[in-house]
Amino acid sequence: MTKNKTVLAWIDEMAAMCKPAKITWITGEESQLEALRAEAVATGEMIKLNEEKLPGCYYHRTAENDVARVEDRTFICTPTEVEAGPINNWMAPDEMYAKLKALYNGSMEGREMYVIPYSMGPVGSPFSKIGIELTDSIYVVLNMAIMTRIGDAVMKQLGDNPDAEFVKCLHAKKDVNPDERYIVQFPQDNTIWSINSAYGGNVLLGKKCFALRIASYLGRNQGWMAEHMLILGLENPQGEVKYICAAFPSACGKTNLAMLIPPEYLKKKGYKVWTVGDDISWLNIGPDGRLYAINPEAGFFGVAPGTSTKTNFNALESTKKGTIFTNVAINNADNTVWWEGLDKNPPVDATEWTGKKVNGPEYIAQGGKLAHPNSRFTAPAKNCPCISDKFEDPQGVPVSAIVFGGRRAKCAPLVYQSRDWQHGTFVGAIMASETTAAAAGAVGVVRRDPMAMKPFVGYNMAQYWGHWLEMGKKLGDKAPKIFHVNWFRKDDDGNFLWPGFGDNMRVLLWILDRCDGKVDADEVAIGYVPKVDDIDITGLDMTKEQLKDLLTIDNAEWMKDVDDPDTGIKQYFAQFGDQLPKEMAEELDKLIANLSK
Ligand code: GTP
Ligand code: SPV
Ligand code: MN
Repeated sequence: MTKNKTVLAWIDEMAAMCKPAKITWITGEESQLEALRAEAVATGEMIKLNEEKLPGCYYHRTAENDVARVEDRTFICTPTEVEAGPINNWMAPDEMYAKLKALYNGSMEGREMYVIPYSMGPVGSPFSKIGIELTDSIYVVLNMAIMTRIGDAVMKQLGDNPDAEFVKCLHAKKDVNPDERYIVQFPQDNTIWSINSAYGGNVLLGKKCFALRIASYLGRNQGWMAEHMLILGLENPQGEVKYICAAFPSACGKTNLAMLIPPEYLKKKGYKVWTVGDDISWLNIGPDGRLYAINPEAGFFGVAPGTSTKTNFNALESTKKGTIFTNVAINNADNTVWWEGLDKNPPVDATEWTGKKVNGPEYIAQGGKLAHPNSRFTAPAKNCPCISDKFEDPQGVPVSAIVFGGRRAKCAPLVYQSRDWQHGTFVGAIMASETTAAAAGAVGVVRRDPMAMKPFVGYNMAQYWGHWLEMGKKLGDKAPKIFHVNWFRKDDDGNFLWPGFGDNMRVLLWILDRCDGKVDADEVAIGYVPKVDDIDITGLDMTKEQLKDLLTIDNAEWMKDVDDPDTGIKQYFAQFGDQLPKEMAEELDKLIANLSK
């Protein structure tokens, strides 16, 4: 597969530690992948689904203790603690390597080690980066084959130069012991070690570990950005396409927004949305000085529950072939899949996500869930009916607007615009959102999640804000405009006030109009909000008064968000000490002054 001495020496070293019975290079050939699927079915690691209804689709169930990312087991191991910063778990690299070597020792005895060369981004794009993942899990191989570009073409691209840069990724499933589970990034060494998990973001090391944690560190040093952002193209009736990147925390609507279907009245006018990416953006300054985005991934690892023909037709279509489903329910009547929110007909003869045979409707009536709330589909991007024709473009797409957003029952309005890039960076930095099932731990608790990167920043968050400010200076007046949205505001009875999903298009149109200088706005303490007549509510079951409520800023509520002794912005910023960029402190002072007016 390669003569690259660095690659070969590293694999030898890892194999000497893990002691696999056999080492197999993943070539990317379909025949090899097909043989692995057959093997996984034979061992029970995967179940083949109905070939007529779901051709090439498989089912996988993880251990019950291994269903989401584990933030408390995730470490950034930089030489000094301050490089990792106060919101990352840190351990000195030597200490961590020693601890993990003991765990990896002999961990693959009697097992096969697969070598997966992969490219994040189109092979050969100037913005793409290469990784090699060693794993003893066929499930990981097959997921990586969907989520990234893999195999011989990638090794050829890396070449034989022993100094060629690649990220060294090691994963051992071991015995999935949650007490010895570690997801560890060594940014200075371009190295990721993961052990004792077999779930998504913990083990598909190209995704969060590389494309966000390691890449954010590389981006800071090399002058680009790695962000937890979808990328969509919005086409107007004249056929012009403008691109928007949006950062929402996990399970807060990126996949849905990226694949949005416009409301009927806009579809009739000729508006369309094209998907470039649903989770991660790599952003570089292009030759014309604008910011360009590529999606480093090749597939979607999407949240299944809530996905239906009504909410996200395009995502559902994407899962109709060549897809791996993880921890959803099986409909035994026809060997297909089901999850909460797919339709109103839970299967009577169901196998719920832990493997129990149940009567679906009865099980749900008793308060059970057939699919795990963080059950997922791994679907090839090329299946998506609205995939952008720029999806494989090595240069990426020019970004007009950056949108931040979170799940906030109160406080954050439907949409607001920052005054400029520096203020926009502050708007990202003070983001907060209710936690979701995408990570282990409590759900529905408001926490700060700056730029939706709290779990994913590979270095000190305060320095990361500094990097944002630097990028803004380089971009100057070519910088995208920065906005914040909240689809999740609730009334006192807990009902969502905004219809969301396809209707979010109405907000995107205001955002692009603002970028083009086509509409005015009202200046309030936190930035600019739309004039109530500028968000079109044609065809919605909603009054102007209700829309006005959604756009209203409650200064007292915001002041609480600043001052709260546990979760307030002041308190949050204080932990970064002298690492906090002075511009962020200035913006906080400005916000307090504006709120006090
Ligand atoms: P990750 O893959 O974890 O990064 O998640 P994501 O940000 O891509 O979230 P996704 O689009 O999968 O949505 C997560 C959940 O939020 C799903 O259950 C959706 O149905 C729900 N959701 C998405 N958009 C909206 C919206 O506009 N309004 C409401 N109320 N719910 C939404
Ligand atoms: C997220 O949690 O933001 C995801 C899923 O996109 S995972 O790959 O598990 O990180
Ligand atoms: Mn995500």
